[in-house]
Amino acid sequence: MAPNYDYSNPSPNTGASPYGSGDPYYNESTGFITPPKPPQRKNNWLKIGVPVLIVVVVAAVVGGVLGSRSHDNKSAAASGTQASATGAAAASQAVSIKQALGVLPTATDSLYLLPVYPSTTNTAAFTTPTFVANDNVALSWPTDTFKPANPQPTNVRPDRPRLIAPAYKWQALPELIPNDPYLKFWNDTNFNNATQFKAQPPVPYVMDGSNGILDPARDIKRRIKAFGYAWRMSNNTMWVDRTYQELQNAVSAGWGPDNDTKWNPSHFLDTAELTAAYAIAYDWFYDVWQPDQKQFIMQSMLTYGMNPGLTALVNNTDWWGWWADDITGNWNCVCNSGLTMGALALLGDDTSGVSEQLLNWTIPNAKANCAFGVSSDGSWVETPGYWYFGTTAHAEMSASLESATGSSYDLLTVNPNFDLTGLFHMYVTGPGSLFCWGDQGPNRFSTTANAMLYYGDKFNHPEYVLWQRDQFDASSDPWSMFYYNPAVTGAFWDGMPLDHLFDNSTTAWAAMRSSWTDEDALYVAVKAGTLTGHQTHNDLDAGDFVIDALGTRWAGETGESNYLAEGYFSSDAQDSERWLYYNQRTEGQNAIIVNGQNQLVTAAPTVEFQSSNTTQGSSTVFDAPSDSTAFFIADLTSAYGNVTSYQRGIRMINGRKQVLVQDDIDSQGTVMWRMHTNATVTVSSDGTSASLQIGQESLTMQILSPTSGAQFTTGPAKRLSTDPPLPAGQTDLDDGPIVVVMINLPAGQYSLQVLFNPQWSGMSSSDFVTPPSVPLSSWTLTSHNSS
Ligand SMILES: *[C@@H]1O[C@H](CO)[C@@H](O)[C@H](O)[C@H]1NC(C)=O
Ligand SMILES: *[C@@H]1O[C@H](CO)[C@@H](O)[C@H](O)[C@H]1NC(C)=O
Ligand SMILES: *[C@@H]1O[C@H](CO)[C@@H](O)[C@H](O)[C@H]1NC(C)=O
Ligand SMILES: *[C@@H]1O[C@H](CO)[C@@H](O)[C@H](O)[C@H]1NC(C)=O
Ligand SMILES: *[C@@H]1O[C@H](CO)[C@@H](O)[C@H](O)[C@H]1NC(C)=O
Ligand SMILES: *[C@@H]1O[C@H](CO)[C@@H](O)[C@H](O)[C@H]1NC(C)=O
Ligand SMILES: *[C@@H]1O[C@H](CO)[C@@H](O)[C@H](O)[C@H]1NC(C)=O
Ligand SMILES: *[C@@H]1O[C@H](CO)[C@@H](O)[C@H](O)[C@H]1NC(C)=O
Ligand SMILES: *[C@@H]1O[C@H](CO)[C@@H](O)[C@H](O)[C@H]1NC(C)=O
Ligand SMILES: CC(=O)N[C@H]1CO[C@H](CO)[C@@H](O)[C@@H]1O
Repeated sequence: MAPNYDYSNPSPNTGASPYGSGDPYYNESTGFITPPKPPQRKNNWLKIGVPVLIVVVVAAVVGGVLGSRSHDNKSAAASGTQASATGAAAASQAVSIKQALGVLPTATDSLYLLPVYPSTTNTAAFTTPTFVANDNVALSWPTDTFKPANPQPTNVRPDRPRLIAPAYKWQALPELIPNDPYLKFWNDTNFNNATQFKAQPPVPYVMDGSNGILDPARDIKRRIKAFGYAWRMSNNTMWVDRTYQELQNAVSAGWGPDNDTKWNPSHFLDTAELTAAYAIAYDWFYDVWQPDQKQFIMQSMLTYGMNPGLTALVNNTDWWGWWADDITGNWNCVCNSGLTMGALALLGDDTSGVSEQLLNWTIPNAKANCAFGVSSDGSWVETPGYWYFGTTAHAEMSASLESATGSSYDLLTVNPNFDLTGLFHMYVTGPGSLFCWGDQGPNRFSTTANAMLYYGDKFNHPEYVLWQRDQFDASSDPWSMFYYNPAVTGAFWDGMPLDHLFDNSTTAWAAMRSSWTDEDALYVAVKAGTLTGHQTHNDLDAGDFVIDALGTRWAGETGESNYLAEGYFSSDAQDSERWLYYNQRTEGQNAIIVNGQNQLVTAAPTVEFQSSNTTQGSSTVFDAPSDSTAFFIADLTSAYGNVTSYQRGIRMINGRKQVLVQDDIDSQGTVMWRMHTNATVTVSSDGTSASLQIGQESLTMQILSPTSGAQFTTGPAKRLSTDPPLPAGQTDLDDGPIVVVMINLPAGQYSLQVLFNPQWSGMSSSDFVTPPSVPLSSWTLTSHNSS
């Protein structure tokens, strides 16, 4: 079953942002929540926390070996001898290395503010990811003394807080923070955020369209977390007062209807996020609330959040079942997590029995549904955007149960492949942007990738922790302070394969890259999963691909969705109104369309993938060997009517410096090859090549085959004149300056081959290869080696 309504991006609230200024995702002039526009590349670095160039002498350091590709503005860090110490010595060396390297700077010119890795060789610091076993208090959390032999969801730890951040962790922080530049930076940003939120008036009630208060709910939650953090770390009672003001406001007369639907249980995400916010407030400030304040907070949670939640779970009422057995997505995680946090906070004080009953329902329900939001290959079954919402809530629920009761009841293990979802997030992240297919979901209030820190620790994947701690969003959320295991050491890229196939047929996709640490690296990602089974958040996009190089995205997504558009979530059947909208149609993807038609929702693509299995080593300076390559081939015949056979192949060639996209197709209908780009495109006079320009960088595209009759043309990212009409009164979102590069061919049999040559600095035209023409059925790892 598919949701027939979901949260909407567009907000009716034009004019000043109700959330205060400085929110990067909120456009105050339109009132719409949109990602930032394409940035201008280069020379625009934001240095956060620490200077970029750090050469600190630690005992072991013998000298730096700076990489040849080092940019002027991102060189740096010390180099040293191989770490050989063990135990306490290893621990203190790990602290020294961390202090010496500091927090990496962030590129302000990438959409996700990706970290800028230093171009350097540092064999002491950049070692195999690991957690250093030690009992060094400057490096490790103390052991939790609450260890019930037989954990029960209703048997909670004796002390407060219970949720995620128990007292022993707060007590350890003052010693850990000065010894870890990440904790130090995050502590500062959390205080800074709390200070900014404090200066703003309480979050106003803003109903989005007619159904949602998700933004206000998430805004309140992130504020409560920040205030709670500042309170526990400072003991300054101004945070208590400000928190209480926020709690009072969101249940006051006029903040929503004046009955028990105040927290909008018909769109239960809102209710669940507010329940979680109040749960954190109840729990983290427990010792300081007066009895009447406690009573008031508890009553608010029960009346507006937990009673409606229990009714939904027990009596299956409500308009759409987030608790139902096929809702393996973010809704199930967010709703069960919020109710669980509420129940854990109130256990023992709530005499109604609702808290106990809720735990009996939410835990099995999340194990059956939320935990299977991750497919067997690690992909989030909705989209890479919804991964944030799903994993944020899953980690909150698991971590809350664990801290409060000593177990997370198989929430982490019931899906044996759940741990792979960290790889999913790493591989969808290209140096230019995320491979963000399908719906991206609403504004990421109080949602980060910090579940990476939690999963990395729980599943013993130190590389997830090392990856996430340098990401921009690690700093904007107190969860990082408690999920992070400071005993982590090494470099995530050391030994990390450049390529990965995600092979579940529902979520099949692959990523290939030339480096993990060069922001200019070549990155190609391509997908061919089924077109249904994604909670109606996907597009008709089998074969869709993205290409990053030279620090920018050349082939990309149109991205935005209008969740309020008529019929947008009606279904994922072939005749769904969803498939009338350009950004969801096949023509809105980097894919082929036949006879101008959408792909068939019944598509069952099969995929083949091969890789040289190249891994990056210790150094951030990495040049792939000339025979290093990978390719992905999908049989997409089943995605099309009027097609006898169709395979799409994508590969890296010439030591991962060029890309070949090849479509071997036998079609009874007209064939239109389409690719979306932010570049300014200039097509050559004979139409067989095109020059793409973004900022200072350029890339050329060349049609290698067929050798005659195929030409590039360009056009706007707009619906075709032959498309069926949109529902009455509806319009497509404006995709702005995005250009579509097209190749139009009549019915026939083709091997359509398009070569992509990023114009790398220092690479002359004779360094580019023109690969041989090889049918996809004969592709091998060596079939395109230059002769
Ligand atoms: C955390 O940050 C605040 C604000 O910057 C600072 O006053 C405090 O000393 C920091 N705490 C520790 C333990 O460093
Ligand atoms: C805050 O109070 C707690 C509990 O009394 C104490 O352990 C902690 O040291 C205090 N922190 C500060 C910064 O005063
Ligand atoms: C709650 O109040 C709103 C606004 O007055 C009203 O539309 C809604 O029907 C009421 N709901 C219930 C369950 O009484
Ligand atoms: C479920 O529905 C029954 C019958 O209407 C009602 O008595 C009961 O209170 C409901 N349970 C909950 C938890 O809402
Ligand atoms: C606990 O939940 C199960 C369903 O998961 C239900 O069958 C059972 O009646 C519930 N027990 C209580 C005491 O609520
Ligand atoms: C894909 O992953 C899901 C788990 O989310 C699993 O149920 C399904 O069997 C997997 N499919 C294949 C083909 O492995
Ligand atoms: C255009 O740039 C934006 C911002 O970097 C990016 O999100 C989007 O995917 C790009 N679109 C295309 C078609 O490349
Ligand atoms: C790469 O690894 C895969 C999976 O382990 C293996 O099947 C394949 O043979 C390897 N390829 C090469 C070229 O080593
Ligand atoms: C095949 O092409 C014809 C002509 O455009 C179209 O009407 C028909 O729907 C197509 N069939 C499928 C299954 O796409
Ligand atoms: C709303 C707000 O102030 N958020 C800030 C929290 O901290 C991060 C890291 O400094 C900032 O980037 C956010 O803008």
